[in-house]
Amino acid sequence: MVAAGDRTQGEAQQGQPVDALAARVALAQKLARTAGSKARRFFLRPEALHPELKSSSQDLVSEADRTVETWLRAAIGRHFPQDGIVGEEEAATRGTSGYVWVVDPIDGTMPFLVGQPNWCVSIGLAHEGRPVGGAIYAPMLRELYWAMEGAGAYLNGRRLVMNPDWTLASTTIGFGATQKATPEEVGEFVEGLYREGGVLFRIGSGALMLAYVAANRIAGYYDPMLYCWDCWAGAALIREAGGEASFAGDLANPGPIWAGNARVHADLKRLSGA
Ligand code: 2AM
Ligand code: CA
Repeated sequence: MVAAGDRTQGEAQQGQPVDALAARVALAQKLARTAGSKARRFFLRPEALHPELKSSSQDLVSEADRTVETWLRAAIGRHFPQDGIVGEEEAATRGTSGYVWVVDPIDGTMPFLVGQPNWCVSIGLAHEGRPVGGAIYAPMLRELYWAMEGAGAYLNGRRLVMNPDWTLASTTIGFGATQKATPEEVGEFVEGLYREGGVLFRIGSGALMLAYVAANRIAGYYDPMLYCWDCWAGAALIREAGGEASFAGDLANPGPIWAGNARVHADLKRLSGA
């Protein structure tokens, strides 16, 4: 991963025109805000949500997730019909431009459904398979995060720069294991973390926990299995804030993710047995 300061503002990587990416990042911010307002209206009227189980007793989808993703897909298609879209609730669509939008209409569906404010809309951008930007909006927290390759990462207009000196023990560490993780792997990771002075943090949204890493609110994040829509925008934020985020999945497959400054990133990999 490359530190934000290593590049000129707005400089394009691997040949994609800056204007093409900037136009998409600007739209991602606008769509994240509008989608967040739509989701917020559902949040404030929980009787209209009709939640259904997906893969397990704590993996749910609601009317809000579906409505917001359908709206996001239509809006992206109107502006950039040549781009691909990968999202949590509908099948992926292929594009021809090299850009793919990676959308999660509500990351943190469980917190959303039980009335916690810690959920967000996450919109990532991939170019030829790499994270190049994105926007995360948490409506109940009134926080808009965005990042663009070469231009930095921002929270409500303030530039984010990760603390390069933090260790595992400096402040809490996000851990995203769901019911899909085995008790043994959870136990081993937590035991190792606490042996080294770490303390766990979890808010039920991988996207928001990654944004918190970029904002120096937690020192790192490890999740044994995330999908691209949970982490694409967050990974772009962390890279642009000077940190490291490595996702072992891709646009088609889930995988683990490790994130933090260089030292914490390496320590989380070691503790997870990677
Ligand atoms: P979601 O909103 O798509 O369900 C973190 O490991 C990820 O797991 C989150 O991004 C969240 O994505 C999901 N998650 C959050 N709380 C969960 C829970 N209680 N059970 C299963 N998945 C959860
Ligand atoms: Ca999600």
